[in-house]
Amino acid sequence: MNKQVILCSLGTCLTLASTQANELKQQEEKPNVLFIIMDDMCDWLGYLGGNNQIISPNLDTLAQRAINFSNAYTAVPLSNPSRSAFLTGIQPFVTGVYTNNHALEHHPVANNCIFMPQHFKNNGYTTLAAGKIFHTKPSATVMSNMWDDMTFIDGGYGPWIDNNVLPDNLKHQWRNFEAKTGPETDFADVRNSQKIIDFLQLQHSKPFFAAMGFYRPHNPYTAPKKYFDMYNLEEIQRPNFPVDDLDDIPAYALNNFLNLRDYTKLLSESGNYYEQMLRAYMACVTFADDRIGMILNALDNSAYANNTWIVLIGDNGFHHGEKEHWTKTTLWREANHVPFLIVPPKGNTTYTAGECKAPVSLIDIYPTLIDICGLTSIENQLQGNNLKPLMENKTAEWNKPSISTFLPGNFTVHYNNWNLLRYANGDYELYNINEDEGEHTNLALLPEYRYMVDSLAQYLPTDWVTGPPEVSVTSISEDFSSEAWAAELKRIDPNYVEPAIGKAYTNINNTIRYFDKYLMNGGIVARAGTPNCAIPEITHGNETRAIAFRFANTGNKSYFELPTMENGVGNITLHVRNGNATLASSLTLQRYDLEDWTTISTIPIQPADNFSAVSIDEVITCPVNINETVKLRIHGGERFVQLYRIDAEAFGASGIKNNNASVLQINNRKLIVPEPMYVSIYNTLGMMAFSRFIEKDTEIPASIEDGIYVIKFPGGTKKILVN
Ligand SMILES: [Ca+2]
Ligand SMILES: [Ca+2]
Repeated sequence: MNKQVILCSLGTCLTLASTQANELKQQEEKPNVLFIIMDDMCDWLGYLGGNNQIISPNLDTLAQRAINFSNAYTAVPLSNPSRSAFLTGIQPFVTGVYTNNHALEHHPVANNCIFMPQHFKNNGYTTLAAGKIFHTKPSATVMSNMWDDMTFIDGGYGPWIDNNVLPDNLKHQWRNFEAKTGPETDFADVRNSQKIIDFLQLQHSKPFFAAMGFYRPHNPYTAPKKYFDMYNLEEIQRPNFPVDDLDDIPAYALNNFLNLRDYTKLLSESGNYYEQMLRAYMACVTFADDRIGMILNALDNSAYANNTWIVLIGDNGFHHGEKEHWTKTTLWREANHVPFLIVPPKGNTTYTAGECKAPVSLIDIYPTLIDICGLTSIENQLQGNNLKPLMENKTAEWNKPSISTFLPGNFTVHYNNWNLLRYANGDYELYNINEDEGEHTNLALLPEYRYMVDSLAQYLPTDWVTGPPEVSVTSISEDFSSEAWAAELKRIDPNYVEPAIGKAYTNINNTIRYFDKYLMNGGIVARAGTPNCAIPEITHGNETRAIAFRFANTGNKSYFELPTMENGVGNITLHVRNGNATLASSLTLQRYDLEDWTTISTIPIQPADNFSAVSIDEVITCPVNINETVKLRIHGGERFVQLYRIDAEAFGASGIKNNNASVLQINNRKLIVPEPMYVSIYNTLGMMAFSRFIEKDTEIPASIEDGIYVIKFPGGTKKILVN
């Protein structure tokens, strides 16, 4: 008996010792993570049920072994701020990263935090980036510290195509699409996913965090032809929604979030363009799904199958015509609902697969991975929730809101089965997604739901940063020949030397920001001072040379991007010279609007005069007259153009008080007033041209010629364009 006891004790001791050893081993052998991000992937996947026409067999199979967060939301319905949020674990209303032009490196709260891949690296992981992980990036130093291998980061949305499937106005809005027949390696998604597959074949001495960012299904909706062929155009169904869906939403939402309505209407009314676009998007989903299948297959057949977690997400949702909108950037579910799978390693018995319907956020990924991978904790940074309790019990009570934000002060609270939208002006929408997944009936208008609005409103953020801390200016005056520019170029590139006359310095590209405010792609060129100065007011350069920014003559890639101008823009004045002595040229003025650059005017540049055959220096003033915060760039054309000097004045500059109140509007030559008021119009020399009490909307008298004037009224003073 004694013997037996001793043996048992010894057995227990041995078991304990081996358990401790296992735990120690597990600590040393942290699990790997394969993090897959899809771009603009909404809930149109077979397993999520957003569209039953979609072909996504690989994701559907993956979902069966996953904890499927079927009610997950992005923090922001747009690439850059969404990625910023889940890679930092910080809400956009704290970092100020709200849109795609809020570059991470210029947002200290984001740039100075511990990014998710960095934290894995700090915990002994090998980190690999392939494809689109960030949209704008943190600074170069932060990036290089974060990744062991980023040779395959990015890769581009291409191949770009320029066909005539869509008419010009639609293709400029959404880009064209094509069933490609060329080599599949033309696609960054193919090259990048191969990088991940190759990485999984290697022997790794440390645990890894491998991130793969797909460009698809983001546009251009271009994919290998075989994926288009899987969908019959005649059978493509449009999404269902009531024709009067917009009747019960606030005017604020209509005016601020649905800027593509006219195009969307045109798309839906023109032939079968709508169906073609839907098919192209679906082909891109299936293309990405196929490549994901190859990665998963490689993982399953690798040495890492039993010790690798997979996290798969879409960065934002997408409207395909619902709410008369074809893009993301709204507070509705279409734009914010995303796929989100957490897949335990094969053979893991701690977690069971299944659907979890609790509303969760992509910013929950970071704290969750810290827990399941056993990483060190991070103090005072992460704002998401650790989802482990839901992974262990998918129906556990979860009284936590998931918040989506789009632009300052606009939020959706996702709480249980409710979505409460609150716009910056205080307007609400309320939807019960158990009964109304498409968010068609706005319950906030009904008195009996007032209690629900009030009760959900407690989860709204009470404080938020209103704008980016990035450089924002009211007016600009830059002479490229100034010493300040020479010093700036030297700061960016210590090897910069002022080019010899007639020579160019071309080490300029779009990753460099000058004076922390301009982005440029082109070159710097030197000319003999004040060349061919036919116009007396041209004074750029000094006596020996004039330095210019040079728009290149190839690829339409050159630009000079101005920082966000808070007070709008009145006039832009360019000192330019056509680099081509015989042919006319042009520049275009483009405006950044949500996600893309749109041309707002074309600036013709003269050829040489016939007599001397020497290029002419010109001073060109372009009236812009945008009376709101705006970001502009000058874009090059097909010939060299030298830009010696640029001046951009704020709207209503020259000491005139700006007033962005919408109280008084002008439409061509008509003053639109909401109520009777006293109005005076002055010309730019300050001479009064009109002064009158007006009862209602009034035509400006013919005695006032077209042009720029200053108008004073009880709400303030502003500059107006009469035309
Ligand atoms: Ca996106
Ligand atoms: Ca509605």
